[in-house]
Formats: sequence, structure tokens, C-alpha cells
Amino acid sequence: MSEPFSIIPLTPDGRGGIGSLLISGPGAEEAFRTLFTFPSGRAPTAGDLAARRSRPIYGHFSLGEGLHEEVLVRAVSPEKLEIHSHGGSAVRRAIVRRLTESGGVFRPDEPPVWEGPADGEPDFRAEAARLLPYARTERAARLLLEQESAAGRFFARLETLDRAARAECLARAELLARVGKSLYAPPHVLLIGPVNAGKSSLLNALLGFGRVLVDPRAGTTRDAVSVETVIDGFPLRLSDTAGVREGAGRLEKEGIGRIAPLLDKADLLLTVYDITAPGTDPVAEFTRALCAAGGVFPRGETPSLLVLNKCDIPRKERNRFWQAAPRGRNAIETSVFQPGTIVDLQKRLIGILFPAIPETGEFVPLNARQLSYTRARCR
Ligand SMILES: Nc1nc2c(ncn2[C@@H]2O[C@H](COP(=O)(O)OP(=O)(O)OP(=O)(O)O)[C@@H](O)[C@H]2O)c(=O)[nH]1
Ligand SMILES: [Mg+2]
Repeated sequence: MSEPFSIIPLTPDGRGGIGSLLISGPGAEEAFRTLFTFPSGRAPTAGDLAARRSRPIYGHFSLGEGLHEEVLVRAVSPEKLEIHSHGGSAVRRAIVRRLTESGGVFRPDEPPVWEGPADGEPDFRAEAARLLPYARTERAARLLLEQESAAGRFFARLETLDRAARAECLARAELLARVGKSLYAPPHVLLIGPVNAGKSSLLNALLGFGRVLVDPRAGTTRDAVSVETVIDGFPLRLSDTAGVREGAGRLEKEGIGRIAPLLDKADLLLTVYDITAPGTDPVAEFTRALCAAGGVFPRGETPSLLVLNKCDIPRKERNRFWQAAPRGRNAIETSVFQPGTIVDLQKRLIGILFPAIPETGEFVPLNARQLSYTRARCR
């Protein structure tokens, strides 16, 4: 069976003059033709749409129960149509419902993959505009808007520079490219660690409210819980996971098994330990239990931060293992009862995920293709 067509928002949900959706994939046009009529009341044939590829088509989109919405449609190809309606959540919901009933899948969180030519100069302006609906924060939206003109200035200036100066520009663009994707797809921070380390408490502290359950009993969290948040204007997705231990019961084991696939998607791992928990080598014990549950760990390629939690507890009650364990750049001590340590943790997260902050109007490569084009031009 072929993949169903996707329904992708081109404008953000909410109040607005117009609301635009893209339907894309096999069966998109067939579904559309059953839901659309010209003002005369006639449904379009495939030939009608083929004859109108280069101009907008006006008509009525059926919302069911005798209701319809006036729309302008661009039938780009049989597998790609843009539907422009009035703005607002209710209209969007109704159109999306009708399209999903006809076999489409609504993908609100999936930024469209750029479908332009694979080589040659990317259309920087169009790509930035296309990603704008996925900006979660004002800061991200502003940076994306600036990208509509930033690339033009960047490449024009490049022409005036010598080889060494171009290499400097490239080094900066490489750093900013790590920020680029986060403007439309929030980076994923995964909290993992042994049972009872304080992962759920830390997630709540980072969010600033009690989103997930916390309990002194080990094995409280079973399912992974994912929450989007904003820290200092940067969008992030934080995920809490089940505490890992050997000899867990059936349900707990199932929870631990769910961590493995999440490890592949994480942009940053926070490995949380309770510095007062007993054990001769808590790191080895955790690693063994996670690997036994199917996780590939440790992971060289994913940045990670060692979070030593419960640092409010007096030194004499701490596990001696942590007194000898490595500290420094990749470790931080926290306590959910000491807000200053949570602010420090937030700063460290942002510093790792966003290693450079774009200046106003500065060019930020938004995807791998833009970056490889930039590399070629900077040579
Ligand atoms: N003293 C102290 N206690 C903490 C701290 N963070 C969490 N705790 C306590 O540790 C216990 C476990 O906290 P959770 O947040 O549920 O730990 P978890 O790692 O999510 O546990 P599981 O879901 O069972 O793996 C609770 O009683 C918390 O109140 C901390 O910084 N200091
Ligand atoms: Mg928990």
C-alpha cells in the first residue's frame, strides 16, 4: 500500500487573515476533487486542474452538513496542492478533518522537506519563508524572517574577501548551522539515569511547573513524557524517561525498553545520578542495565552532560564514588531545592545546543544543503 498523502500547515494555527495548507503525496488530488466544487457547483475533473496549473482556482471546499468554505487553490501537480482559506483554528480544523477522512495524515510538527533542485543555489528566501510557520518563539520567527535577505548579503560580501577571510566566514556559518535547524525543529533533550535520581523532579524544575509525577519510591516514571518548552527564547523539547535498574519488574522493564529508540533522536543527553545513592560504580551499573534493555550507550556522537543531583544533601552522605569521579566541562551539580543550580543547568543546555547566537541580520544556514552550498562558495 502506498503512503497516504500529508496535510502540512503553511501558515501557523490561530487567528490570521488567511490560513494555508499543503496537501502532498499520492492521492492528494483525488481526495481534493471529492471535496471541492467550482462556484457553478461542478466538481473539477483531473483535466480541469491540469489546465489551471499556473493560476489560482477559486471555489468552495465542502465542510460537510451543507457548509462550505471559500478557498483559493494552487494545483501545483497531481500530488501537490495548496489550499488557501480564511484564517482561524475552526476553519483549519474543519478542512483538516475532511481531508483526513479522505485518507490524508495531518503532520503539524513536520517542517516540509525542501523539494527544490538538489544542486545549484538554494532558494534561501523561499526556504526561510516556508519554515516560518514552524517557529515556536518570537526569537526563532525573527531569525527566520531575517534569513529572507541575510543569505544575499552574506554571499555578496564573500565575493570581496580573500581566502583566509572566507575560511573565517565558513567557520562561523558551520557553528550557526547548528542553531539553524532548531529555529523550526526544537532540539530534543533526553533525561536518563538510574531510578530515583531525580529526573522527573529536574524536568519539572526546568519547566517551572509540576508536569510529571515525582515520588520517593524508585520506578515512578514508566512511560517517556515529552514536553516542549522555551528557555531564554530558545525552543526545546524535554523528555523524561523511566529510571533504569537491573531486575526491574515487567511494566518497569517495558518503560526502560522505550528509552532505546529515543536515544537515537536525542540532540543532548542529560545523564542524571543521585550523588547519595549507594553502589560501587553507579555509572557502570546504569550503563549495563540500559544496554541490557536494548539501548546503545554510551553514545560518542550525541553531546551529553553528567548531572549530579541532590547536591543539597550534606557531603558526608554522598557516595564516595562521586568524590573521585570526573567533573569539569561535562558535569554539573544540581539540586531541585536550589534554584540557582537549575538556572546554571539551563545555561549549560543552551550553551551546548546553541553554540553561537546569530547577530541581527546574520546569515544562518537552515539545512544541510544550504550548509554544503556555503562550504563550496567559501572555498
Ligand atoms: N534532596 C533532594 N531530593 C531530590 C532532589 N531531586 C529529587 N529528589 C527527590 O528524589 C525522589 C525521586 O525523585 P524523582 O524525580 O521521582 O526521581 P526519578 O529519577 O524521576 O525517579 P524514577 O522515575 O523512579 O526513575 C523524590 O522524593 C524527590 O523529591 C534533589 O535535588 N534533592
Ligand atoms: Mg521519574
